[in-house]
Amino acid sequence: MTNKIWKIFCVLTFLLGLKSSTICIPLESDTHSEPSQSLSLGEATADANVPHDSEIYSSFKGYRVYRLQANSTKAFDALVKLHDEGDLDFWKAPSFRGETDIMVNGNQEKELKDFMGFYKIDNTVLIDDLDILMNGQRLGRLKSDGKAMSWTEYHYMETIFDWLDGLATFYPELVTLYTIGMTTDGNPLKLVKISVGRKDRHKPGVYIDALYHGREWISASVATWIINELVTAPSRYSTLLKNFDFYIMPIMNPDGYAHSCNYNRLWRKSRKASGTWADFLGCRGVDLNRNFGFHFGGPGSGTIPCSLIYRGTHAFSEPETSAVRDFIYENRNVKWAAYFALHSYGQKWMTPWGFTEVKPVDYDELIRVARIGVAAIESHRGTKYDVGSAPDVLYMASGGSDDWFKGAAGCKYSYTIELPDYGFYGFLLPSWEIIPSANETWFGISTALRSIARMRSYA
Ligand code: 0X9
Ligand code: ZN
Repeated sequence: MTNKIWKIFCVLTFLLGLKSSTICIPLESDTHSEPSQSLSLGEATADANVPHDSEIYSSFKGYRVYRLQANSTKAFDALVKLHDEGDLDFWKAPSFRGETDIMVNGNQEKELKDFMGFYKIDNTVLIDDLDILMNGQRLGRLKSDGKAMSWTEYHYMETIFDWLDGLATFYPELVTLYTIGMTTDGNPLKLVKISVGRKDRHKPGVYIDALYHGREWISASVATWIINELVTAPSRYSTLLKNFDFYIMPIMNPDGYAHSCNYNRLWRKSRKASGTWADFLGCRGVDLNRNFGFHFGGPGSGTIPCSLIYRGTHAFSEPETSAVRDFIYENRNVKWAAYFALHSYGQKWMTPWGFTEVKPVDYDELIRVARIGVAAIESHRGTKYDVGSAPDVLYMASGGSDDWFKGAAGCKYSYTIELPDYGFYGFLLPSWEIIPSANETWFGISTALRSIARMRSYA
Protein backbone atom coordinates (compact mmCIF):
# COMPACT_ATOMS: atom_id res chain seq x y z
CA MET A 1 0.00 0.00 0.00
CA THR A 2 1.38 3.40 -0.84
CA ASN A 3 1.82 6.13 1.66
CA LYS A 4 -0.89 8.15 -0.05
CA ILE A 5 -3.56 5.46 0.09
CA TRP A 6 -2.57 4.79 3.65
CA LYS A 7 -3.18 8.40 4.55
CA ILE A 8 -6.62 8.32 2.90
CA PHE A 9 -7.53 5.28 4.97
CA CYS A 10 -6.17 7.01 7.97
CA VAL A 11 -8.33 10.08 7.45
CA LEU A 12 -11.37 7.94 6.62
CA THR A 13 -11.06 5.85 9.73
CA PHE A 14 -10.59 8.98 11.77
CA LEU A 15 -13.74 10.52 10.26
CA LEU A 16 -15.63 7.31 10.95
CA GLY A 17 -14.63 7.72 14.57
CA LEU A 18 -12.57 4.57 14.66
CA LYS A 19 -9.71 6.38 16.33
CA SER A 20 -10.18 9.10 18.86
CA SER A 21 -6.87 10.82 18.48
CA THR A 22 -5.22 12.87 15.78
CA ILE A 23 -2.11 10.66 15.73
CA CYS A 24 -2.99 8.03 13.15
CA ILE A 25 -1.58 4.55 13.64
CA PRO A 26 1.05 3.76 11.05
CA LEU A 27 1.10 0.48 9.19
CA GLU A 28 2.43 -2.48 11.15
CA SER A 29 0.63 -0.81 13.98
CA ASP A 30 1.61 -3.32 16.59
CA THR A 31 4.09 -0.84 17.93
CA HIS A 32 1.59 2.01 17.59
CA SER A 33 4.44 4.25 16.62
CA GLU A 34 6.03 2.41 13.80
CA PRO A 35 8.84 4.10 11.95
CA SER A 36 8.10 5.14 8.40
CA GLN A 37 10.38 2.52 6.82
CA SER A 38 7.81 -0.08 7.64
CA LEU A 39 5.06 1.51 5.58
CA SER A 40 5.67 -0.80 2.68
CA LEU A 41 5.68 -3.85 4.84
CA GLY A 42 1.98 -4.14 5.51
CA GLU A 43 1.34 -6.79 2.89
CA ALA A 44 4.87 -7.93 2.28
CA THR A 45 5.16 -9.82 5.49
CA ALA A 46 2.72 -12.67 4.88
CA ASP A 47 5.70 -14.91 4.27
CA ALA A 48 7.42 -14.95 7.61
CA ASN A 49 10.25 -16.98 6.15
CA VAL A 50 11.78 -14.21 4.12
CA PRO A 51 15.20 -13.40 5.54
CA HIS A 52 15.56 -9.93 6.93
CA ASP A 53 18.03 -7.36 5.80
CA SER A 54 18.77 -3.87 6.97
CA GLU A 55 16.56 -2.28 4.30
CA ILE A 56 13.36 -3.91 5.38
CA TYR A 57 14.04 -4.42 9.06
CA SER A 58 12.20 -1.69 10.94
CA SER A 59 14.53 0.97 12.18
CA PHE A 60 13.93 2.58 15.54
CA LYS A 61 16.32 5.46 15.07
CA GLY A 62 15.34 8.38 17.25
CA TYR A 63 13.01 6.27 19.38
CA ARG A 64 13.17 6.56 23.15
CA VAL A 65 11.51 4.83 26.06
CA TYR A 66 10.37 7.03 28.94
CA ARG A 67 9.61 5.82 32.43
CA LEU A 68 6.84 7.77 34.14
CA GLN A 69 5.69 7.86 37.72
CA ALA A 70 2.21 9.31 38.17
CA ASN A 71 2.00 10.93 41.59
CA SER A 72 -1.66 11.89 41.61
CA THR A 73 -4.98 10.31 40.71
CA LYS A 74 -5.47 13.00 38.10
CA ALA A 75 -2.16 12.13 36.43
CA PHE A 76 -2.86 8.41 36.66
CA ASP A 77 -6.32 8.81 35.11
CA ALA A 78 -4.85 10.89 32.29
CA LEU A 79 -2.25 8.18 31.68
CA VAL A 80 -4.95 5.52 31.52
CA LYS A 81 -6.84 7.65 28.98
CA LEU A 82 -3.70 8.08 26.90
CA HIS A 83 -3.13 4.34 27.06
CA ASP A 84 -6.69 3.58 25.97
CA GLU A 85 -6.42 5.92 22.99
CA GLY A 86 -3.97 3.37 21.68
CA ASP A 87 -1.65 5.67 19.76
CA LEU A 88 1.48 5.17 21.81
CA ASP A 89 3.25 1.94 22.54
CA PHE A 90 3.08 1.48 26.28
CA TRP A 91 5.81 -1.02 27.04
CA LYS A 92 4.43 -1.12 30.54
CA ALA A 93 0.78 -0.12 30.88
CA PRO A 94 -0.30 2.20 33.72
CA SER A 95 -0.78 0.28 36.94
CA PHE A 96 -2.05 1.49 40.27
CA ARG A 97 1.39 1.14 41.76
CA GLY A 98 4.68 1.36 39.98
CA GLU A 99 5.86 2.93 36.81
CA THR A 100 4.65 3.28 33.26
CA ASP A 101 7.04 2.84 30.32
CA ILE A 102 6.21 4.50 27.00
CA MET A 103 8.06 4.33 23.68
CA VAL A 104 7.98 7.43 21.48
CA ASN A 105 9.49 8.61 18.24
CA GLY A 106 10.83 12.13 17.70
CA ASN A 107 7.42 13.63 16.86
CA GLN A 108 5.59 11.97 19.69
CA GLU A 109 8.27 12.91 22.19
CA LYS A 110 7.32 16.57 22.23
CA GLU A 111 3.65 15.76 22.83
CA LEU A 112 4.56 13.36 25.59
CA LYS A 113 6.81 15.95 27.24
CA ASP A 114 3.98 18.53 27.18
CA PHE A 115 1.64 15.92 28.63
CA MET A 116 4.06 15.02 31.41
CA GLY A 117 4.68 18.70 32.16
CA PHE A 118 0.95 19.47 32.31
CA TYR A 119 0.20 16.62 34.72
CA LYS A 120 3.47 17.10 36.66
CA ILE A 121 4.51 13.49 36.03
CA ASP A 122 8.02 12.55 37.17
CA ASN A 123 9.93 10.86 34.39
CA THR A 124 13.28 9.59 33.24
CA VAL A 125 14.61 8.37 29.92
CA LEU A 126 14.86 4.61 30.28
CA ILE A 127 16.30 3.82 26.85
CA ASP A 128 17.91 6.70 25.03
CA ASP A 129 18.45 5.15 21.60
CA LEU A 130 16.43 2.07 20.85
CA ASP A 131 18.12 1.51 17.52
CA ILE A 132 21.57 1.14 19.07
CA LEU A 133 20.26 -1.33 21.63
CA MET A 134 18.41 -3.29 18.98
CA ASN A 135 21.28 -3.45 16.55
CA GLY A 136 23.35 -5.17 19.17
CA GLN A 137 20.71 -7.90 19.34
CA ARG A 138 19.94 -8.73 15.74
CA LEU A 139 19.84 -12.37 14.95
CA GLY A 140 21.85 -13.79 12.07
CA ARG A 141 20.88 -12.80 8.56
CA LEU A 142 19.12 -15.98 7.54
CA LYS A 143 16.16 -17.59 9.17
CA SER A 144 18.06 -20.85 9.51
CA ASP A 145 21.51 -19.72 10.43
CA GLY A 146 22.66 -23.25 11.19
CA LYS A 147 23.63 -22.34 14.73
CA ALA A 148 23.53 -24.91 17.48
CA MET A 149 21.14 -24.39 20.35
CA SER A 150 22.62 -22.48 23.27
CA TRP A 151 21.62 -20.03 25.98
CA THR A 152 24.32 -17.48 25.33
CA GLU A 153 22.28 -15.96 22.53
CA TYR A 154 18.70 -15.82 21.26
CA HIS A 155 17.76 -18.26 18.52
CA TYR A 156 15.44 -18.47 15.57
CA MET A 157 12.49 -20.80 16.03
CA GLU A 158 13.96 -23.17 13.43
CA THR A 159 17.00 -23.71 15.66
CA ILE A 160 14.75 -24.26 18.66
CA PHE A 161 12.46 -26.68 16.82
CA ASP A 162 15.40 -28.64 15.37
CA TRP A 163 16.79 -28.94 18.87
CA LEU A 164 13.44 -30.22 20.17
CA ASP A 165 13.36 -32.82 17.37
CA GLY A 166 16.85 -33.90 18.41
CA LEU A 167 15.81 -34.26 22.07
CA ALA A 168 12.92 -36.50 21.09
CA THR A 169 15.30 -38.67 19.07
CA PHE A 170 18.07 -38.88 21.66
CA TYR A 171 15.92 -39.23 24.78
CA PRO A 172 12.93 -41.33 23.65
CA GLU A 173 12.38 -42.70 27.18
CA LEU A 174 12.01 -39.24 28.60
CA VAL A 175 10.77 -37.00 25.81
CA THR A 176 7.63 -37.10 23.67
CA LEU A 177 7.29 -34.35 21.11
CA TYR A 178 3.85 -33.27 19.89
CA THR A 179 2.95 -30.91 17.09
CA ILE A 180 -0.41 -29.84 18.46
CA GLY A 181 -1.33 -27.58 15.54
CA MET A 182 -0.10 -25.31 12.78
CA THR A 183 -0.16 -21.53 12.60
CA THR A 184 -1.56 -19.37 9.80
CA ASP A 185 1.94 -18.92 8.39
CA GLY A 186 2.47 -22.68 8.43
CA ASN A 187 4.69 -22.94 11.49
CA PRO A 188 4.35 -25.87 13.89
CA LEU A 189 3.08 -25.53 17.43
CA LYS A 190 5.45 -27.84 19.26
CA LEU A 191 4.96 -29.13 22.75
CA VAL A 192 7.32 -31.38 24.68
CA LYS A 193 6.26 -33.87 27.30
CA ILE A 194 8.95 -34.92 29.77
CA SER A 195 8.04 -37.91 31.85
CA VAL A 196 9.75 -40.76 33.68
CA GLY A 197 8.23 -44.16 34.34
CA ARG A 198 5.45 -46.01 32.65
CA LYS A 199 4.05 -44.32 29.58
CA ASP A 200 0.52 -45.60 30.21
CA ARG A 201 0.32 -43.92 33.60
CA HIS A 202 -0.47 -40.23 33.89
CA LYS A 203 1.03 -38.25 36.72
CA PRO A 204 -0.39 -34.84 37.60
CA GLY A 205 0.67 -32.43 34.88
CA VAL A 206 2.73 -29.26 35.05
CA TYR A 207 2.16 -27.14 31.97
CA ILE A 208 4.62 -24.38 31.10
CA ASP A 209 4.36 -22.19 28.02
CA ALA A 210 6.09 -19.10 26.68
CA LEU A 211 6.33 -16.54 23.93
CA TYR A 212 2.71 -15.56 23.59
CA HIS A 213 3.99 -12.17 22.56
CA GLY A 214 6.51 -12.02 19.71
CA ARG A 215 8.84 -9.53 21.33
CA GLU A 216 9.20 -11.34 24.66
CA TRP A 217 12.22 -13.36 23.55
CA ILE A 218 13.56 -14.15 27.00
CA SER A 219 10.47 -16.27 27.73
CA ALA A 220 11.30 -18.86 25.04
CA SER A 221 14.91 -18.99 26.19
CA VAL A 222 13.83 -19.67 29.76
CA ALA A 223 11.34 -22.34 28.65
CA THR A 224 14.00 -24.14 26.57
CA TRP A 225 16.44 -23.87 29.46
CA ILE A 226 13.91 -25.65 31.69
CA ILE A 227 13.45 -28.37 29.07
CA ASN A 228 17.21 -28.79 28.84
CA GLU A 229 17.61 -29.07 32.61
CA LEU A 230 14.91 -31.72 32.96
CA VAL A 231 16.11 -33.75 30.00
CA THR A 232 19.87 -33.63 30.51
CA ALA A 233 19.93 -33.79 34.32
CA PRO A 234 16.80 -35.71 35.35
CA SER A 235 18.45 -37.13 38.48
CA ARG A 236 18.71 -33.58 39.84
CA TYR A 237 14.92 -33.34 39.62
CA SER A 238 13.94 -36.86 40.62
CA THR A 239 11.36 -35.72 43.21
CA LEU A 240 9.69 -33.45 40.70
CA LEU A 241 9.73 -36.07 37.96
CA LYS A 242 8.39 -38.66 40.39
CA ASN A 243 5.42 -36.43 41.18
CA PHE A 244 4.71 -34.71 37.88
CA ASP A 245 4.78 -35.03 34.10
CA PHE A 246 5.98 -31.84 32.44
CA TYR A 247 4.36 -30.38 29.33
CA ILE A 248 6.36 -27.47 27.92
CA MET A 249 5.57 -25.31 24.91
CA PRO A 250 8.41 -22.84 24.38
CA ILE A 251 6.90 -20.90 21.45
CA MET A 252 3.18 -20.31 21.61
CA ASN A 253 3.30 -17.64 18.90
CA PRO A 254 5.81 -18.76 16.22
CA ASP A 255 4.46 -16.34 13.58
CA GLY A 256 4.77 -13.36 15.90
CA TYR A 257 8.24 -14.48 16.94
CA ALA A 258 9.37 -14.82 13.32
CA HIS A 259 8.05 -11.34 12.61
CA SER A 260 9.88 -9.96 15.61
CA CYS A 261 13.11 -11.68 14.51
CA ASN A 262 12.88 -10.73 10.85
CA TYR A 263 11.07 -7.41 10.61
CA ASN A 264 9.92 -5.63 13.68
CA ARG A 265 11.66 -6.45 16.94
CA LEU A 266 8.73 -5.04 18.91
CA TRP A 267 5.93 -7.11 17.34
CA ARG A 268 3.50 -8.43 19.97
CA LYS A 269 0.51 -10.25 18.47
CA SER A 270 0.14 -13.20 16.11
CA ARG A 271 0.10 -12.51 12.36
CA LYS A 272 -3.24 -13.66 10.95
CA ALA A 273 -5.07 -11.21 8.70
CA SER A 274 -8.48 -10.34 10.10
CA GLY A 275 -10.27 -10.18 6.74
CA THR A 276 -11.58 -6.72 7.56
CA TRP A 277 -10.75 -3.11 6.72
CA ALA A 278 -7.95 -3.40 9.24
CA ASP A 279 -5.89 -5.50 6.83
CA PHE A 280 -5.68 -2.46 4.54
CA LEU A 281 -4.15 -0.55 7.41
CA GLY A 282 -1.57 -3.27 7.88
CA CYS A 283 -3.06 -4.28 11.23
CA ARG A 284 -2.58 -7.97 11.78
CA GLY A 285 -2.84 -10.57 14.41
CA VAL A 286 -4.56 -11.28 17.66
CA ASP A 287 -3.29 -10.95 21.18
CA LEU A 288 -3.26 -14.66 21.95
CA ASN A 289 -3.41 -13.89 25.64
CA ARG A 290 -6.85 -12.33 25.15
CA ASN A 291 -8.26 -15.18 23.05
CA PHE A 292 -8.84 -17.91 25.65
CA GLY A 293 -12.38 -18.91 26.47
CA PHE A 294 -12.79 -18.12 30.12
CA HIS A 295 -14.53 -14.75 30.49
CA PHE A 296 -13.45 -13.96 26.96
CA GLY A 297 -14.27 -10.40 25.97
CA GLY A 298 -14.15 -8.83 29.42
CA PRO A 299 -12.16 -5.78 30.53
CA GLY A 300 -8.65 -5.21 29.21
CA SER A 301 -9.19 -6.81 25.82
CA GLY A 302 -9.52 -4.95 22.52
CA THR A 303 -12.32 -5.17 19.97
CA ILE A 304 -10.53 -3.42 17.09
CA PRO A 305 -8.01 -5.41 15.03
CA CYS A 306 -5.51 -2.54 15.21
CA SER A 307 -5.43 -2.73 18.98
CA LEU A 308 -2.31 -4.15 20.59
CA ILE A 309 -4.60 -6.23 22.77
CA TYR A 310 -7.07 -7.30 20.05
CA ARG A 311 -8.91 -10.36 21.37
CA GLY A 312 -10.07 -11.83 18.05
CA THR A 313 -13.61 -12.45 16.84
CA HIS A 314 -14.50 -15.09 19.41
CA ALA A 315 -12.90 -17.30 22.05
CA PHE A 316 -10.36 -19.68 20.54
CA SER A 317 -10.70 -18.12 17.11
CA GLU A 318 -6.95 -18.58 16.60
CA PRO A 319 -5.10 -21.76 15.62
CA GLU A 320 -2.60 -21.28 18.45
CA THR A 321 -5.15 -21.07 21.26
CA SER A 322 -7.55 -23.68 19.88
CA ALA A 323 -4.63 -26.12 19.57
CA VAL A 324 -3.92 -25.74 23.29
CA ARG A 325 -7.60 -26.13 24.16
CA ASP A 326 -7.84 -29.30 22.04
CA PHE A 327 -4.68 -30.76 23.55
CA ILE A 328 -6.01 -30.23 27.06
CA TYR A 329 -9.37 -31.74 26.12
CA GLU A 330 -7.72 -34.74 24.46
CA ASN A 331 -5.70 -35.27 27.66
CA ARG A 332 -8.61 -34.93 30.04
CA ASN A 333 -7.30 -37.86 32.09
CA VAL A 334 -4.39 -35.64 33.18
CA LYS A 335 -4.96 -33.72 36.40
CA TRP A 336 -3.34 -30.35 35.86
CA ALA A 337 -1.47 -29.45 39.01
CA ALA A 338 0.27 -26.26 37.95
CA TYR A 339 0.45 -23.88 35.04
CA PHE A 340 3.10 -21.24 34.36
CA ALA A 341 2.78 -18.79 31.48
CA LEU A 342 6.13 -17.10 30.87
CA HIS A 343 6.04 -13.51 29.62
CA SER A 344 8.22 -10.43 29.94
CA TYR A 345 8.94 -7.95 31.33
CA GLY A 346 8.60 -6.50 34.85
CA GLN A 347 9.44 -9.24 37.39
CA LYS A 348 5.98 -10.18 38.57
CA TRP A 349 4.57 -13.53 39.68
CA MET A 350 0.84 -13.18 39.12
CA THR A 351 -2.22 -15.20 40.05
CA PRO A 352 -5.70 -15.28 38.52
CA TRP A 353 -8.09 -13.77 38.10
CA GLY A 354 -7.01 -11.41 35.38
CA PHE A 355 -10.53 -10.59 34.19
CA THR A 356 -11.80 -9.23 37.52
CA GLU A 357 -10.52 -7.73 40.72
CA VAL A 358 -12.41 -10.40 42.65
CA LYS A 359 -10.01 -13.03 43.96
CA PRO A 360 -10.35 -16.80 43.51
CA VAL A 361 -11.47 -18.65 46.64
CA ASP A 362 -8.04 -20.24 47.10
CA TYR A 363 -6.17 -16.98 46.50
CA ASP A 364 -4.28 -17.14 49.82
CA GLU A 365 -2.89 -20.57 48.97
CA LEU A 366 -1.87 -19.42 45.50
CA ILE A 367 -0.11 -16.44 47.03
CA ARG A 368 1.60 -18.63 49.61
CA VAL A 369 3.15 -20.78 46.88
CA ALA A 370 3.98 -17.75 44.72
CA ARG A 371 5.87 -16.23 47.67
CA ILE A 372 7.88 -19.44 48.03
CA GLY A 373 8.83 -19.18 44.35
CA VAL A 374 9.71 -15.53 44.57
CA ALA A 375 11.78 -16.04 47.74
CA ALA A 376 13.75 -18.74 45.94
CA ILE A 377 14.37 -16.42 43.00
CA GLU A 378 15.56 -13.66 45.29
CA SER A 379 17.87 -16.00 47.18
CA HIS A 380 19.62 -16.81 43.91
CA ARG A 381 21.06 -13.44 42.96
CA GLY A 382 18.79 -10.90 44.62
CA THR A 383 16.24 -10.44 41.82
CA LYS A 384 13.02 -9.08 43.30
CA TYR A 385 9.52 -9.97 42.10
CA ASP A 386 6.08 -8.57 42.94
CA VAL A 387 3.42 -11.08 43.92
CA GLY A 388 -0.33 -10.61 43.50
CA SER A 389 -3.29 -11.00 41.19
CA ALA A 390 -2.84 -9.51 37.71
CA PRO A 391 -5.11 -6.50 38.38
CA ASP A 392 -3.34 -5.83 41.69
CA VAL A 393 0.22 -5.81 40.37
CA LEU A 394 -0.25 -5.02 36.66
CA TYR A 395 -3.67 -4.47 35.09
CA MET A 396 -6.94 -6.21 34.34
CA ALA A 397 -6.98 -8.30 31.18
CA SER A 398 -9.55 -10.90 30.08
CA GLY A 399 -9.19 -14.01 27.94
CA GLY A 400 -5.77 -14.88 29.40
CA SER A 401 -4.36 -18.39 29.43
CA ASP A 402 -3.85 -18.36 33.22
CA ASP A 403 -7.55 -17.70 33.84
CA TRP A 404 -8.56 -20.45 31.41
CA PHE A 405 -6.20 -23.04 32.92
CA LYS A 406 -7.62 -22.33 36.34
CA GLY A 407 -11.26 -21.64 35.49
CA ALA A 408 -11.84 -24.12 32.66
CA ALA A 409 -9.06 -26.73 32.82
CA GLY A 410 -9.28 -27.01 36.62
CA CYS A 411 -5.61 -26.28 37.28
CA LYS A 412 -5.34 -24.98 40.84
CA TYR A 413 -1.89 -23.37 40.79
CA SER A 414 -2.11 -21.22 37.69
CA TYR A 415 0.33 -18.33 37.27
CA THR A 416 1.69 -15.80 34.80
CA ILE A 417 5.29 -14.82 35.35
CA GLU A 418 6.67 -11.60 33.91
CA LEU A 419 10.37 -12.34 33.59
CA PRO A 420 13.20 -9.81 33.83
CA ASP A 421 14.13 -7.29 33.49
CA TYR A 422 12.69 -4.67 35.71
CA GLY A 423 12.95 -2.21 32.90
CA PHE A 424 16.43 -1.01 32.01
CA TYR A 425 16.24 -2.99 28.78
CA GLY A 426 12.55 -3.85 28.72
CA PHE A 427 11.88 -6.36 25.96
CA LEU A 428 15.46 -6.00 24.74
CA LEU A 429 17.06 -7.99 27.52
CA PRO A 430 20.67 -8.64 26.45
CA SER A 431 21.59 -12.23 25.73
CA TRP A 432 24.12 -12.31 28.56
CA GLU A 433 21.12 -12.15 30.88
CA ILE A 434 19.57 -15.37 29.52
CA ILE A 435 21.45 -17.88 31.69
CA PRO A 436 21.17 -16.00 34.99
CA SER A 437 17.48 -15.28 34.36
CA ALA A 438 16.73 -18.87 33.35
CA ASN A 439 18.62 -20.25 36.35
CA GLU A 440 16.82 -18.12 38.91
CA THR A 441 13.39 -18.58 37.27
CA TRP A 442 13.70 -22.36 37.19
CA PHE A 443 14.93 -22.32 40.79
CA GLY A 444 11.78 -20.34 41.70
CA ILE A 445 9.39 -22.56 39.76
CA SER A 446 10.96 -25.84 40.88
CA THR A 447 10.95 -24.73 44.53
CA ALA A 448 7.29 -23.73 44.25
CA LEU A 449 6.52 -27.09 42.64
CA ARG A 450 8.20 -28.98 45.47
CA SER A 451 5.94 -27.17 47.87
CA ILE A 452 2.90 -28.02 45.73
CA ALA A 453 3.97 -31.67 45.63
CA ARG A 454 4.33 -31.75 49.44
CA MET A 455 0.88 -30.26 49.94
CA ARG A 456 -0.79 -32.62 47.48
CA SER A 457 -3.49 -29.96 47.46
CA TYR A 458 -3.62 -29.69 43.70
CA ALA A 459 -5.87 -32.71 43.37
O1 0X9 B 1 -1.05 -8.46 29.14
C1 0X9 B 1 -0.64 -9.62 29.17
O2 0X9 B 1 -1.04 -10.50 28.40
C2 0X9 B 1 0.43 -10.00 30.19
N1 0X9 B 1 1.43 -8.96 30.26
S1 0X9 B 1 2.42 -8.66 28.99
O3 0X9 B 1 3.15 -7.45 29.27
N2 0X9 B 1 3.48 -9.82 28.86
O4 0X9 B 1 1.65 -8.59 27.79
C3 0X9 B 1 -0.19 -10.19 31.55
C4 0X9 B 1 -1.29 -11.20 31.62
C5 0X9 B 1 -1.77 -11.48 33.04
N3 0X9 B 1 -2.86 -12.41 33.06
C6 0X9 B 1 -4.14 -12.05 32.87
N4 0X9 B 1 -4.51 -10.82 32.84
N5 0X9 B 1 -5.03 -13.01 32.73
ZN1 ZN C 1 3.39 -11.14 27.24
